[in-house]
Amino acid sequence: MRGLSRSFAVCVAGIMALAGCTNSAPPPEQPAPQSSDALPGEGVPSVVPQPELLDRIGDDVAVRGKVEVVVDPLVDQQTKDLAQQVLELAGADEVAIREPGAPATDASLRVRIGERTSPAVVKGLQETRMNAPVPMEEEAYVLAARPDTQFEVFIGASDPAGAYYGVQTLRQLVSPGRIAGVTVLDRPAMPLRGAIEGFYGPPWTHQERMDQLAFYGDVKLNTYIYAPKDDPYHREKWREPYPAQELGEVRELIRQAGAHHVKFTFALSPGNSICYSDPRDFQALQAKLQAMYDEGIRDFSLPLDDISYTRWNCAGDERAYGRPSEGSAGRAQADLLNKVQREFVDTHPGVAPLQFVPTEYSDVEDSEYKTAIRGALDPRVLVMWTGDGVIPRQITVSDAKQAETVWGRKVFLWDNYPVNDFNGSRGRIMLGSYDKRERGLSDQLAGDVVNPMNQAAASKVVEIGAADFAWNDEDFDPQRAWRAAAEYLAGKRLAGDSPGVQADPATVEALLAFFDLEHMAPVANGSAWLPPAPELSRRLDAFREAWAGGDRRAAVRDLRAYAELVAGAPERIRAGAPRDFVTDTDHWLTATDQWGQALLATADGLEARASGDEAMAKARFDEARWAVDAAKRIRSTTAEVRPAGQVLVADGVLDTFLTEAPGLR
Ligand code: LTM
Repeated sequence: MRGLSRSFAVCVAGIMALAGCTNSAPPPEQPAPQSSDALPGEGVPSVVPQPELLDRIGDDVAVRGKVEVVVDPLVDQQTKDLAQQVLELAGADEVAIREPGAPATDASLRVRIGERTSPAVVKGLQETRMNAPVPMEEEAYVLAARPDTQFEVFIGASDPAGAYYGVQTLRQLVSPGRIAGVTVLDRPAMPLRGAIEGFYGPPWTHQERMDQLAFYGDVKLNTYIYAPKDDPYHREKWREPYPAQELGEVRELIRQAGAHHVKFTFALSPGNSICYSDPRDFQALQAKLQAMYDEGIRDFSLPLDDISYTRWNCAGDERAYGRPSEGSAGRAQADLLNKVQREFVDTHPGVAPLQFVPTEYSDVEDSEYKTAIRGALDPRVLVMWTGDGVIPRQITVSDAKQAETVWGRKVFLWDNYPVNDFNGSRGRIMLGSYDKRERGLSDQLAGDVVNPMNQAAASKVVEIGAADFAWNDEDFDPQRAWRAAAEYLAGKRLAGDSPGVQADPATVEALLAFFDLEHMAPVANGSAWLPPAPELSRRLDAFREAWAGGDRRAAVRDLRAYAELVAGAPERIRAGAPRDFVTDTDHWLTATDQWGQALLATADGLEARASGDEAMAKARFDEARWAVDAAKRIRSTTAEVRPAGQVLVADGVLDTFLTEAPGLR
């Protein structure tokens, strides 16, 4: 459990002891009235992101017939709609939503969602022995569900986002006909959590962005940064206004972001052509930001990554800042950023502090450039940083501390994972776990956004890991988050084509086997920071050992069981995972089909060899080789992966084994 604020800690201690936690004396223990609705409680359901505190307090609550939801004005329309959708998915025939003053209706289950400090919520939580009337931090919430109170389910929050997140947690506590009898006390570890569409290559489509924004709400991500390198109006044509159609789409995206409590952050990247000292360029920049402000955007970023900072774009800059150098570039950039912060952000109500990607974004060494920026930049401006490396092997607390020192503020992580737009990622789709990010980073970072793949739906695997980490890094477990991603895609989700409350177990196992085959993540030169196919590797090592040990039939039996899972995974995934995920991964699924057939044929060949049938063994090994040849012919296209190449599946593990197996005696 991470360090708790004082008031929060008082309350948590109370819950842990199942006693009161107000400033006053704890209420006397009361015998809980027995309800005929009580359902047996088993364990605690998994909730992603992992709440700070999640405890079972009693039996499950039954969901059937009519459900009444009483809401304070704090609860916005999208949260009411979400509550209705969740309760209907859980089995309610009818969901009636009313305000506290309105007459009560006849319902078999009552849900109360409101201000954490409102008397009804405090009283309700008293009955569940979670009664601290403490105000909560932004986005935090408490939730209690038990079958024997006047209202069976309570959600308390201090802001609309907290109420929304409480209902997102409720979604994961329901199963058909019931809600788990638990208490939850929860808040985010990092204030900014999400994704930056910041990759090279084909930008996401409008539909993909709409889906991503809904998905972010599901996993409590609150930030989307619009920065696609290949949108000309973001970078090369930064001075030109967006055409009407694009602006219309932005409008729709802003609405969608708002409906899911996501900050739509507009980024403009003028660094390739801006003249820092020319007032006309500042006006052009301001006009572009103003157009987005007028549409409703309140979060802005100026990325100045991947530009040359040792030449000026105009003679005026040399007169204003001196000969081109890293230090003079730092001074010019700081002037621009300060002017945007003070003349645009500060004069426009509701706008959050400016965000900025420096030209030196991927190291922790001090430099003339960083010294110039550190000395001059308005302390409110957020500085992004990719770790110690563009694609770092790990992200550590000590590197983030060093970044704080050289930038003079806590940095905002631009995490280049699962992005696959660089040469070292040729032929890869990144479906690995969100690993090698050190616990404790929440104390050191202003936020964490991942740079995803051009394949939006497939990026959700890593995005879910990042969501879990950014919400609660202290309790983060990469493997648990990885499974949660499989469960989400296998049906435990609201956003997407088939909302549901439960994951299909066979699809979960198929997805995990497939993720394992696409686990490898490379740094820029192509070498691995996440190893290829760790589970398959473990199983093949176990096979080698058992075969060498002499128990060949048992060795082949275990190998075949996993080979069947791998070979069957593409079909299972095509039937059970969302359509967009299947489209994104289509080539990799097709290749997995072939590699899976090769592994099965090899298992047959080894079995034939174990029983002394060499002719059969040879035939099967030949079959495996043909399947491998077919798999190697499958290539991605540039529309999917930049750069395109042979689609890679467990390379270095599966290919090695299939080459070695015919020689095993
Ligand atoms: O990482 C940053 C700040 N900039 C670019 C990204 O646009 C790109 O997607 C990644 C990965 O290739 N590398 C960058 O340098």
